Amino acid sequence: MNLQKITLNVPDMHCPSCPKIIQLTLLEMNGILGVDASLESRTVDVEYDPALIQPSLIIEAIQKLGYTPQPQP
Ligand SMILES: [Cu+2]
Repeated sequence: MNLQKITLNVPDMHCPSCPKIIQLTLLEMNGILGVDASLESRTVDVEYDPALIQPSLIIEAIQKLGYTPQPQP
């Protein structure tokens, strides 16, 4: 298994519930193995298996929660 990591900026996380909701939602998705969401840095690190899931789907899932994630350049 070849794991990949992506870091997303999620500037509109605003309270401690935000990273928790994002983390719980992503961890339920097939192909996502780890999530570290930080309110302090407004970032979400996601470890995923590219054979099972694409970054666009990860971004979409966070958008559906009402946030505006951006991949870090
Ligand atoms: Cu919140």
